Amino acid sequence: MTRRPFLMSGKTSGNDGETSVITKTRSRTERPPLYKVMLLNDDYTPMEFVVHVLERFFGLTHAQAFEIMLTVHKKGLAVVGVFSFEVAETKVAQVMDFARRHQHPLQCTMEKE
Ligand code: TYC
Repeated sequence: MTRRPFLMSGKTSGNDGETSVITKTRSRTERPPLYKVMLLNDDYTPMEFVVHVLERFFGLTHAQAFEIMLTVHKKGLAVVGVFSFEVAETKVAQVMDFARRHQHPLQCTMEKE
């Protein structure tokens, strides 16, 4: 049995109930925010330790790690990588924990890009 839409006028809408309307909603896919992970300079953490941290947790080559370490040493801080929130959070935690276990005051922070 064919169902017809109920209208106050008692008439159908003119399509005999045979057609239907399909609507599509266009959704904007937003890119997730990115976070800069930064290393801060201090007077006590050995340079070699910082280079090791950069190689170990950020996958940098020795040369790249040495260059970034020197930038931090001279400028006070440097961005060492840009990641999603969860990855950035993990990197910061890994660096802070590793530094603390070795009793170095090295600081690592993150900031929304
Ligand atoms: N300034 C430190 C030193 O002279 C080296 C250092 C570099 C420390 C980078 C921290 O994030 C840092 N031993």
